[in-house]
Amino acid sequence: MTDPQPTPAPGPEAPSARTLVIIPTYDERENLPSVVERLLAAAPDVSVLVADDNSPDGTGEVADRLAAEDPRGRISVLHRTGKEGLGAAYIAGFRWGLERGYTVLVEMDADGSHPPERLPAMLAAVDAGADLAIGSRYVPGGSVVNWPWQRHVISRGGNVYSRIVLGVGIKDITAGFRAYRADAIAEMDLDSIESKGYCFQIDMTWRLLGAGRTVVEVPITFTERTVGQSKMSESIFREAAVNVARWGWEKRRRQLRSLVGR
Ligand SMILES: Nc1nc2c(ncn2[C@@H]2O[C@H](COP(=O)(O)OP(=O)(O)OP(=O)(O)O)[C@@H](O)[C@H]2O)c(=O)[nH]1
Ligand SMILES: [Mg+2]
Repeated sequence: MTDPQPTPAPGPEAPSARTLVIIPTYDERENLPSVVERLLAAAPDVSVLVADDNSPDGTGEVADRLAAEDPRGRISVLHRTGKEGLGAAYIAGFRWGLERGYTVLVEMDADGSHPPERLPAMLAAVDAGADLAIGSRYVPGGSVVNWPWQRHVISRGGNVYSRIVLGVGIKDITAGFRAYRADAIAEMDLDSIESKGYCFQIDMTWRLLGAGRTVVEVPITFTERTVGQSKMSESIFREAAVNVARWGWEKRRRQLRSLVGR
């Protein structure tokens, strides 16, 4: 979709008036303070939940300090016992937000790749009726900065593969900067989501589309991390390839069954 400019401030009744931004962290102590500062400058009325998997580098303590120092008490920390992957951290964060009555739940990386300055435009899209607004690199106006060519190929290839196999029109289905209407997540069976890496993002989108929910894309500029280690791995890549193939196959089988009337 096109960028709604300028972004009006949400009224008290808008879903985004109660927004929780969930930031999963594993060894992000150097990135987290600046990301949270940028976020709260761009969207001062959101709440923040850092979901830390007991990072060996002490990110959890850094998050506790940020929480204690915020004069408006907007920051909370979920201390988890160990590294269980991005998907599990988000699911725990979603549950935390749903229990507390947030009406929009946002996913955002801690590594500075996702520009918090674009969050108001994504929230405006949700307030305008979207159930999920994806911060997208691959719609007009979106872009990626600082990737080697191999990462471009993997990311573009993964999106084209998913589009063809699943038969959906979304340009950036693996994107990790997202704003969801909380009621769309509340009706999901979160226990049944096992996807861990990029696949978690595809899985969430696929479930929302299956439930008849509306997904829109808002352009962002994604900037590769300059500090810390990427957690991208071959197993994360394989998980996505295998699961997408399975979902695509199940969809085709359902279509075929309804065609032959059984
Ligand atoms: N809590 C938690 N957070 C994680 C885990 N793995 C990754 N993260 C966080 O998830 C976000 C995305 O991780 P990245 O390592 O940047 O992975 P990526 O963005 O998929 O890969 P790159 O594009 O290479 O950066 C970051 O905020 C990480 O700290 C995990 O097992 N647990
Ligand atoms: Mg990253």
